[in-house]
Amino acid sequence: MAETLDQLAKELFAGNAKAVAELTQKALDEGLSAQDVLTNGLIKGMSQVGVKFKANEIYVPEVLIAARAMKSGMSILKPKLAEGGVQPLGKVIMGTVKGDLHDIGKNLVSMMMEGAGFEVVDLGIDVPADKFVQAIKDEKPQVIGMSALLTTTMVQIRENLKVFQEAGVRDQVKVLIGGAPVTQKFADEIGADGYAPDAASAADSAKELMGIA
Ligand code: B1M
Repeated sequence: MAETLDQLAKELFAGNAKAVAELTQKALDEGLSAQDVLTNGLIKGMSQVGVKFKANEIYVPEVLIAARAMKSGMSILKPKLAEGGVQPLGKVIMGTVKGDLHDIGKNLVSMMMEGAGFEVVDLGIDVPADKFVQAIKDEKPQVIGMSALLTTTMVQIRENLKVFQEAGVRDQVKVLIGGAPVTQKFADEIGADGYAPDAASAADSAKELMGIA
């Protein structure tokens, strides 16, 4: 049984979506719990992807292919997780800020978050501040992730924090930010709770912000 999970993690790392779906089903047929298959198969494989990506040993295309494989396993696992009442690590709202149409990095971050066991609500691109506010009220996430790729839209993150404060929701969430022009210095300046330079670190930071690292 442990062999099936090891193989599952390996095939996920290799991005073999078909094998991941088959092995996920096999592990369940062998009597393993959905939580076990998730933690010791899919998430284990995706963490390896994160480690290698951070170390620049693999690149964006490999991560996207692994994420697709993760999705194929998750499609089989999700109904079982719901039946078993398995709770995600927490909820993260993700979005690219107003005026910014870049979403490749933001999508990678979402995928790594899902790979780490978070439920992700993706608001998409060009997201106005009030849409983030509404999502905080409706979805009650623990973390809100904002991405900006332009120096001109990066400042929108600062504006969003002001709007969150005015709307009385700033203290309800931890704010994690990132994107090519964004830095730790900028995050400190505007009072964001966290900054991550890449998708794998973003998932780690979300855990840290929730005190579960
Ligand atoms: Co745009 N673009 N673009 N573009 N584009 C850049 C960003 C640019 C650096 C290119 C350049 O001039 N060298 C430049 C910005 C300059 C600046 O402001 N400093 C630029 C420009 C100027 C523009 C336009 C203004 C061009 C024009 O129309 N004149 C325009 C703006 C449109 C708009 O947004 N309003 C524009 C448009 C576009 C396309 C639509 C054509 C396309 C986007 C397609 C899409 O996303 N669906 C595009 C692309 C593809 C790029 C480049 C080439 C690649 C961006 C990318 O996807 N990188 C980019 C140049 C470059 O970066 N080499 C460029 C790969 C991705 C995996 O990395 O997004 O950095 P990245 O995400 C990383 C980290 O940043 C981090 O993790 C990710 C994965 O490790 N991260 C987070 C990201 N979000 C995070 C959130 C977190 C934590 C980490 O927490 C929540």
